[in-house]
Amino acid sequence: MPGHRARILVVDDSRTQLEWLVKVLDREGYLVATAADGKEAIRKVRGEPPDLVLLDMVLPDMDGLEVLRIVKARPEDRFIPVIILSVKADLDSKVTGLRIGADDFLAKPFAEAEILARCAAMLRIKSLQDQLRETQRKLAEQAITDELTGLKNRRAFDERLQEEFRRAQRYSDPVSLIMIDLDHFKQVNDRFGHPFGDVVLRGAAEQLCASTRDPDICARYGGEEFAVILPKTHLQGALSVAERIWKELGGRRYPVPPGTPATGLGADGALHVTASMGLAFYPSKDIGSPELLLRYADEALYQAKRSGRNTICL
Ligand code: GH3
Ligand code: MG
Ligand code: MG
Ligand code: MG
Repeated sequence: MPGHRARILVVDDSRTQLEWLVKVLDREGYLVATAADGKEAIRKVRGEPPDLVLLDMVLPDMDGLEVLRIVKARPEDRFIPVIILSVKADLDSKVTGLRIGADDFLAKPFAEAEILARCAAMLRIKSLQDQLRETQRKLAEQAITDELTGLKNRRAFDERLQEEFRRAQRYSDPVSLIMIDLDHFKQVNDRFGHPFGDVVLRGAAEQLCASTRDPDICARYGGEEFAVILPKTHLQGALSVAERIWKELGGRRYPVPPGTPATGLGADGALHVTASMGLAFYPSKDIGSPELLLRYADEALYQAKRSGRNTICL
């Protein structure tokens, strides 16, 4: 990261050693934090994770190796590199430290040039690892996100439906599912163009999020079709959510390009798009799997279309 100043936590109970390291590292441009014992070190690592820890082995309250073990045992901290600084630099001490999870070992006393070079080398690796993890996180996020709307995609929906259904079965909780299909959406594209259709889809997705609560799971199921999973929600609750979505989706204004003929637009001069919705809930009927829950919600949606659209069916 350009402009990013690496944070180094120096753990040492010797004041002179600590002060010398702070001076040397500070002069090099690092942000330096210090800890004089093991407990303080662990607290500081957890409070504001450093990019690197320089760890003395002999500390007043606990063994440096114990500090190392505790830091490396925590999943969120285990990628923080640790360089052991120790007067005890026999083969066994070095091997044990590295095996427990230290990333490097430097015998005391050491030269300023060497500690600086080793810090720089370690921070180089750390920075690359951070970039890799960030890339991985983004890819994982992309794999479950619908690109156009930012909602969960079909794959994520299928997974969450399985999870929520199993959870409902296990804890004897209810779970409801609403399938939503925008009415006559093809006409929107035909009349205003595909890019405008995309704008409407994004708006509808935004509305869906605004009309539901946080535990509810909104997804784009396909084209102009959306799905909402309502965990721990039975029929009455699901119906009131469905009605709110139906009302607010239909009430949303989509301003059309200037000069568009007013036919088919709302009294407010904007386009409104209605939705047909199907609702199914567990436990009910013979629903014993997420697939059946989905099938019933789909059939209810089909029913809503057949009965003239812009309505909710069970
Ligand atoms: P109905 O009321 O029966 O649902 O009619 P409809 O026109 O909405 O249904 P149909 O299935 O015939 O058409 C769906 C339309 O949605 C056609 C397709 O081009 C459009 N669509 C699907 N995905 C996208 C998209 O990502 N962007 C845009 N702009 N349009 C899309
Ligand atoms: Mg010491
Ligand atoms: Mg459709
Ligand atoms: Mg449609």
